[in-house]
Amino acid sequence: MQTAAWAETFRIGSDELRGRLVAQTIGTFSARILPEGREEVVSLLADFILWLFGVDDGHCEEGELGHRPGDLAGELHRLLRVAQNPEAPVLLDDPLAAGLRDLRLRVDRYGTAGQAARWVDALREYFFSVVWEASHRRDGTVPDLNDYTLMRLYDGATSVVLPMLEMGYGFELQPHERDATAVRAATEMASFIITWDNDILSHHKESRATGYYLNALRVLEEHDGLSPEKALETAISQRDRVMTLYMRLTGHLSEHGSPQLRQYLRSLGHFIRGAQDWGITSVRYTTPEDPADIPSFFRDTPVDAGHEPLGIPVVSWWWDLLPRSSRAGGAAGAAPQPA
Ligand code: 3E9
Ligand code: MG
Ligand code: MG
Ligand code: MG
Ligand code: MG
Repeated sequence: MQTAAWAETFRIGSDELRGRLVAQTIGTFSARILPEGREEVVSLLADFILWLFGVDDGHCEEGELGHRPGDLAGELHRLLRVAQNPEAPVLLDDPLAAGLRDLRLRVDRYGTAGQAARWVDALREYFFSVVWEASHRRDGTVPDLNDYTLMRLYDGATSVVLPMLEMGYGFELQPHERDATAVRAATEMASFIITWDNDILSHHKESRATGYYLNALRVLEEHDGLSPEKALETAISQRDRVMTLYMRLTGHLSEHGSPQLRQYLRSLGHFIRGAQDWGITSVRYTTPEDPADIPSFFRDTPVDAGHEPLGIPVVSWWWDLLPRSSRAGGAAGAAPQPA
């Protein structure tokens, strides 16, 4: 409800898009990501996610700019200027810019200067990836699995949420932990799992819409010649294989990390589970007017618990951080390599 009022105040998106977004229980999603987080940050995150859909749906997937990567890059640069310097007289009549100014003020209120800077940098990497996606949309092409994976680590807007995981509990992860190779790997794995889950659960919404769409199932169908059923099976198996590695790695990191790192890793887990729960319940994906065939519960065991890398070169290094045979919790000598 608060997020609906915020969207109305700033008039985020067209009236039609805003009308859809405010019915999609984005506030519930935010609360699931930060179940014991500071209420003001839960509210900030909800408004920010709605704002992101204003960009991702409004500009990229349903708007004109989504087919014009150069012009999209220009507009996103202007928005970045607003995020970085909200006082700058840029995009003065633009609702997304006005909403972003408000978000930036609240990021300053609940985060440190370092967290605000990370947030702006994360917006930049998200924006960069949607420009790449827009070039495929313009050309009607589908990237291969390796490129798609690299793009998807950023274009699912997962990394822009990360500073708010810290702000929600009022701590700042120290760079030597946050940027340690194994912690960064765990973070990337969470992005992979969240976006693969999204690709699986949003496939109905995306594939029935008119026009171009891009998700992992489509990549597997086009490049590997898989049937829709086999593509779904493969995506689930990839997701579970990364989840298996993620559990082993985060189990190890939690044992050896600071209390702040342990809280951060718990939040990554909440982010993953919150996205799943939201993905099977929000009308954004269930589309009641043309119901999606979406499950109402999850298995508690992986369909594929293999310890071998997925064969996607950009992420194969994830499997080098723990000995192949180590169990969750790891034996002595299983320490991830420091950065
Ligand atoms: C997600 O990909 C696009 C982002 C802008 C969604 C905003 C959500 C978050 C920041 C949290 C991450 C959660 C996810 C990925 C559900 P896509 O495929 O365009 O999303 P869609 O909802 O259209 O399937
Ligand atoms: Mg998108
Ligand atoms: Mg989308
Ligand atoms: Mg999707
Ligand atoms: Mg999409």
